[in-house]
Parts: sequence; structure tokens; C-alpha cells
Amino acid sequence: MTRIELVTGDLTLERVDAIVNAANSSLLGGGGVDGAIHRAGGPEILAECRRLRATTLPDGLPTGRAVATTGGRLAARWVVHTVGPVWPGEGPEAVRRRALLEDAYRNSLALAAELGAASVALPAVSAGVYGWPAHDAAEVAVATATAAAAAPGLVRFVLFSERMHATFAEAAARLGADV
Ligand code: AR6
Repeated sequence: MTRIELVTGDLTLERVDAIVNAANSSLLGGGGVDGAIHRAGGPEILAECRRLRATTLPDGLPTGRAVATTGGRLAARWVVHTVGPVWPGEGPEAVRRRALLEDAYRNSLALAAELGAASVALPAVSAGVYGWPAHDAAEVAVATATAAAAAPGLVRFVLFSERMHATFAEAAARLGADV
């Protein structure tokens, strides 16, 4: 059984086994939560990302996939890096990319479980720089976590603002999810 929690806060301060990074395909850092994780976790995380690029991921991490590194100086033992899709605007392409956002959550949760994490904390992937509308990003996140076949026992969404927290709570209520 997986328990899902919604909290407002800073993901980098989470005392969980693994945190999920909303990265980009390069895995070499960026702004938003990605920048915050590298700043807080220190250079060991980037060094491991560079090793991954030099070995198994020469073309980078495809959208929707997940890969793990050390948590460096973070309380979390692992960072699970995933890449959400960029919002393309309303239309058929949004439907296709929505499936990639589901993949990002599903693959991140499965990888955290495979590593042996009992708890994992996640941000609202794609809902910042990548522009995904918050209400839909929240719905994908909660629906995918609720339905995940493989996930740690505790899945905690750490939302950066009260507004995003309320948006996730509304999505959970719409879905009838137990959070
Ligand atoms: N803790 C929790 N949530 C945070 C934090 C934090 N410390 N900082 C930001 N957020 P974003 P994306 C929220 O832009 O949309 C990067 O440059 C933020 O308010 O971090 O997937 C990457 O390198 C928003 O709700 O990720 C990529 O290039 C959510 O985290 C690109 O941004 C996600 O926003 C990825 O864009």
C-alpha cells in the first residue's frame, strides 16, 4: 500500500530516502527545482550526471524516463532525475505529451522502489519552466501516483507554494484520491 501526501515546502529539505528532480535531458543542471537540488546537494550529483552522460546516456535522458544518482549532501540518499515534457499548448500534441508526463512519474516511482526507497518526495514536474498548466499537472501527478504498480510506501508531493498545494488538493478531490 502506498500512502500519498501533499505538503507545501522546499523539496531539497525533505528527509526521505529519495527525491525526484524535474531535470532536463542534458542532466547538466538548470534553474527551478533542478538548480536548487544541485546547489543544496553539492558537486557530487553533477559529477555523477556527467558520468552517466559519458557512459549509458550519451544523448541525454529522454523525456519521460528516470535515472538515479547519489543525493550528495542532501538528507535524501538518492536523487531520481526525470524529464517532464514542455507544454505545447492545447491540441493533439498536448495529449501525446501528457502520456510522457505520466511516464515521468511512473518511471520515477518505479525506480525509487527498485532502489529500495521506503519514501520518496516529488515536485510538480513540468509545472514551472516547462509551462504545463497547474491544474492538469496536478491531476496527472496524483492520478499516476495513485495508480502506480510500483512505488515506495510513502509518496509525498512537495509543492513550492500554497497555491500549488491547493491545486493538488483540488485535483485529488476531483479524482476521489485518498491523500
Ligand atoms: N522545492 C519544491 N518545488 C520547487 C522548488 C523547490 N525547491 N523550486 C521550484 N519548485 P521547474 P519544470 C517548483 O521549473 O517545469 C529547469 O531549468 C516550481 O515552482 O523546476 O519541469 C530544468 O533544468 C514548479 O511548481 O521544473 C529544466 O530545464 C515545479 O517545482 C526545466 O527547468 C517545477 O518547476 C524543467 O522545468
